[in-house]
Amino acid sequence: MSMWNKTALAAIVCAMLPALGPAAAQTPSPAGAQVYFINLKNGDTVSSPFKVQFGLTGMGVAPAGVEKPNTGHHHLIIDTQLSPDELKAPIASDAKHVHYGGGQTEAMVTLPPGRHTLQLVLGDWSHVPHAPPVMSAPITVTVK
Ligand SMILES: [Cu+2]
Repeated sequence: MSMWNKTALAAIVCAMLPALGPAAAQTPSPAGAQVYFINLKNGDTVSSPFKVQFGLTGMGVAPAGVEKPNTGHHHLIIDTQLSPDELKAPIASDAKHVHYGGGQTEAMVTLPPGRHTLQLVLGDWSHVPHAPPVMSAPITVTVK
């Protein structure tokens, strides 16, 4: 490669870097990937603790820490939602953001009586939602 070519290549690479930005940290999701609740639907009434089954099509489940294309692990978002900024960063880990980093595809969930919103969001090996994000519609359930 001539000196001119190296200089030109360096200039092109430098010009591309700003465009990558924070999105470069996100793992792409394949077109059509969907996550959904298998055994619950909007408006259901349940007794706590209740089982939640996580459905996923178009991608596979892998434990947290395992970097493999077109995979992720489930997160249950309870009584809140992820902001646009939160959808580009590692998902918080607290009572409202539950990680199933072992690659679980179902869980028992304990919630106090009343109405609760639930949403599933897939995260990559490092807990960051994919781009575009793979997430279910939020549902509301009533705990007896
Ligand atoms: Cu996670």
